[in-house]
Amino acid sequence: MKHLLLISSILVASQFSFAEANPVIEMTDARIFAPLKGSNATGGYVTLKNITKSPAVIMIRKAKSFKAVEMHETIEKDGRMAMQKVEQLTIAAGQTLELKPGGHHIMLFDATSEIKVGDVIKVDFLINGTEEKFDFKVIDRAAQKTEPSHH
Ligand SMILES: [Cu+2]
Repeated sequence: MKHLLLISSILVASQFSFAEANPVIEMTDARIFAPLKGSNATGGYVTLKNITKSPAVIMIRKAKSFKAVEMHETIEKDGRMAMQKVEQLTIAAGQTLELKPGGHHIMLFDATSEIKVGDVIKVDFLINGTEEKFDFKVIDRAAQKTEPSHH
């Protein structure tokens, strides 16, 4: 039994280091808007770059301190902007997808504790079937407006 335990822990450790040594997706500028008072949902944004030579499939599983999390896309429907849930995103080899307000984004629902500017929220993804956690920084919604890319 001791041997079995040892073997399984080595397996877990080597899988982990494999994922670390061979990242599929590079995430930059990962951020979540601090939820507005009285609102049960907020948005998360990040730039995703597939740094491999094959397509990457990204799904979202959960986020710390929130009850639920989904990936959404923004679509125009009858002249109005609407959001719909997407189960997964596929990014072609070497391509970059920016999750941003008005485009693809992450929705986080029902915070289980107070979420403050400066907090770091761990968000749990499945990337090509492998679980990976990334840190998202909580920012003030107003700070986003000063970004030159959102004129
Ligand atoms: Cu949404």
